[in-house]
Amino acid sequence: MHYRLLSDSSCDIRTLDGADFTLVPLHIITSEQDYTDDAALDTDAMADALRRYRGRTSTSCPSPADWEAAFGSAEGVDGIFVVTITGALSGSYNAACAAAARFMEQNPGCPVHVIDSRSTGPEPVLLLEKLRALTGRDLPFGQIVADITDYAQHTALVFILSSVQNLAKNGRASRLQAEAVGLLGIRIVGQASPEGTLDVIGKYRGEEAARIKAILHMKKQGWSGGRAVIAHCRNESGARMMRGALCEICPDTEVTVLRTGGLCSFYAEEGGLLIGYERA
Ligand code: X90
Repeated sequence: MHYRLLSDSSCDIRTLDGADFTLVPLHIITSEQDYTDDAALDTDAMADALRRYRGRTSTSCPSPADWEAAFGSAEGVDGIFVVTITGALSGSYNAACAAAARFMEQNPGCPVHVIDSRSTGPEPVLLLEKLRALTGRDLPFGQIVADITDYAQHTALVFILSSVQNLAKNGRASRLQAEAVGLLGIRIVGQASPEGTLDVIGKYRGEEAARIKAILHMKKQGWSGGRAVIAHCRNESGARMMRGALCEICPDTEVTVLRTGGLCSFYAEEGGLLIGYERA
């Protein structure tokens, strides 16, 4: 069996070793620049340029044509799995579904399953890692669909942000949610809601208070170790402290730290931490 995996660039990985994996970029757009969020993007240079830039910024998701081009040829492929950013905040999922419908009409022997992660960043990474494991075991397509659907019920995303300016400016968080954050030292702790929207848990003074709240929230959600992925936007020390705390509470935990890609860097902003985790 040969399966192909795809994700849009909301997932914070750029390669997936040992899998036939294609990343489909979103774009971060200003009136001067169009940043393609692929492996070649210099996220530091982008963040620096955006800090100096005073105009409007926005993002755009892949079109159905972008997705279809990335599906590639069905030759020798037994099925395709696609993971997208939450469909509640982006058109990526709908575009991938439209592309999948067209592709399957033309390639009836190659089924495509599109997964709305209802999340972003490190939670899609967990789904992709699980898909890599499942597709590597030569299981039939339908079995993999059933298993990944079940697994997605047991993953979640919690995040800590110092600013939700870019989210609010682009209509992905309310003005109300944006208020107070951005004040010096205030952190917002939130989760991806079951519907895939931004759900604020609370606002806290300082990163340590926010970290403790985030971990308490994870425990309440059924976290008790397992696999977790932390993505940080220029906050390596915050990510390491989070990893240290998780490993201390649950020694049976395997945590990877990585940097946010372009899309999540833009929205999570400087200092942001996103934690994807498994739960009961
Ligand atoms: O289609 C597009 O242009 C992309 C829009 C993406 C909007 C949301 C990005 C969120 C990035 C920020 C914190 C986590 C929020 C999680 C909510 C599910 C990361």
